[in-house]
Parts: sequence; C-alpha cells; structure tokens
Amino acid sequence: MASAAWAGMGQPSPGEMGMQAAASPVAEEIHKFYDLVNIIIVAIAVFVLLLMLYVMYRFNEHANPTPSRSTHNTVLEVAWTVIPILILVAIAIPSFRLLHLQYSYPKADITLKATGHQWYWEHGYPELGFSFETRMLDDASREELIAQNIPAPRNLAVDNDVIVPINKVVNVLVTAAPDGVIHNWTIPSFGSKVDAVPGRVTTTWFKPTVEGMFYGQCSELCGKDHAFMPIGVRVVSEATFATWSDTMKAATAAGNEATSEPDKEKRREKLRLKKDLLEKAKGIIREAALRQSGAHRIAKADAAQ
Ligand SMILES: [Cu+2]
Repeated sequence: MASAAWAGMGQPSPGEMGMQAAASPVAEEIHKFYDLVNIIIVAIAVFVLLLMLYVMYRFNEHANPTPSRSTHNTVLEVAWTVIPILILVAIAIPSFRLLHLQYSYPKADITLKATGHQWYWEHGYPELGFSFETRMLDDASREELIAQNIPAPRNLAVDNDVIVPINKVVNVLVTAAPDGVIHNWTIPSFGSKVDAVPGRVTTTWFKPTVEGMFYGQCSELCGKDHAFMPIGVRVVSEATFATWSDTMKAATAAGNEATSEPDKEKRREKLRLKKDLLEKAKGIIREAALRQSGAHRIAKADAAQ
C-alpha cells in the first residue's frame, strides 16, 4: 500500500479499497501497521472459521454419538490464554513505536498554524509573518481552474492552498477560534490528524516526500458547514517555496506600510503593490499546479499553435 500509484494520492479515488497513498514517513508507518494488523485479523478469522467447520463435521450427532464428558484440559487452557496475550503484545510493540513516531516532533523547518473557524480554515506561517484564509471553491471557480488544466476536485479544492517545501519537517500548531467550536485538521496522506480546540494548541507534524496536492477535510463534527471546510496542502520544490514565501512576505510588508502611511496617495500605491504581490504569489502557485498536473506542456503547446 505504501507504494500505491499516484492516482490515489492526496485525495480519495473511485473504487479505492485501502487508504490514500502515503506521502510522509508517519503515513508509511501507519500503512505498514495497518497491513500487519489486517494479516493478524484475517488469520484469526480464518482459523476460527476452520475450527468451527471441523467441530461441526467431526463432533455432530452422527459422527460422534457419545460425547466426551471431560471439563478441563490444563494445557489447552494455558494455551488459549497465553497465545492471545502474545498476539496482543505483537500488536502493541509496533503500535507504541508508531505512536512514539507520531509524537516525536523532530526539529521543525517550517511552522504552520492552522485555526478552525465556523466554517473555514485560517493558515499562517508565524515565523514568516503572514497568514491567509482557506475556503472551499464553489463549482464556478472550480470549472474555471479545470478549464486551465488545473485539477479542482469537488468539496476538496480550496481558494488558497497551503504551500510547503518537499522533504522538510512541517510542525503544525492547530487551534480553533476562541468563540468557536472543535474542528479537526487532517491530511490522510501525511498521517496527520489532530483536533482543533478553542483556547488550546494541539500539534501534529509531517515531512512530505512527494510533490503535489494533498487534501483533507475537517474531521470533527463542527456544525452546519462541517462538510465544506476542506484543507489543501500543496507540496512544492524548495526553490518554489522560497519564491512564494518571499512574495507573500513582501505583500504583507506593503500592507503593513499602507496602514501606517498618513499620505493618502502613497497609501493607495502601497495597497496596489500589495495586491500585485498577492497576484504574483497566486501566479507562482498556479505555475506549480500546472507543472504538477502534467498539463504544463499541453498548455504551452496550445499557446504555440
Ligand atoms: Cu470543522
């Protein structure tokens, strides 16, 4: 499952049986553990089924007219107590190892802050000093993107993707608006899932190992628009992340300068600069999205014709 094809990565796919493909070390370990436990479950179920079939065949009234009267068998009783204990220990050891990995928090390269609101997410980069809101796209906006060869899945596509660089440790601080309710921030392909609780900060971490778009949905029943507050994380190259975050930082700086600018004309100029920089940042993401969807060449070829 850890080596599942690109198709099922970052979002659910039709007819999918297992979990969404793993794109982080924690998700890979989750899948290995899931596979191990599944093997144990299936083996036990098959063993019990065979045992029952054997008993029905071997000890029915015709095959065994005079039943045994014995009530105790020490060896058997010890065995059926000890063997399940050993099975549980065999599950517990990798389970605790996985739990430890999930809560190990390696040194973060990027800190992301996710705040759940009613009913959208706000994502910030505290160290870089900017943040933005993430809302679900409506059908019209989705169709616009699809026309540009950028995939925009229903109920998942968002207006502002969270951008993170590949192979870097991202520490996510998760909380919810103080006057709000409990949400849950998750990206299944990263093996990250944690409650967003008002007035409290919870954390999760991931280290994305694949470039592309990864979706999650609020996973704590939070109210009327619970189903419509998806999370979209786009994993890009380090260089793309640097250009994007520098542009976002410059836009934030222009915005801050505008608020403290007494001169009306200069303020307007700063705000225009901020708007242009935000557009530029959007363009960087769009470029990355096209490259990742493999549609870049097609779009270019269309333009050349
Ligand atoms: Cu929610």
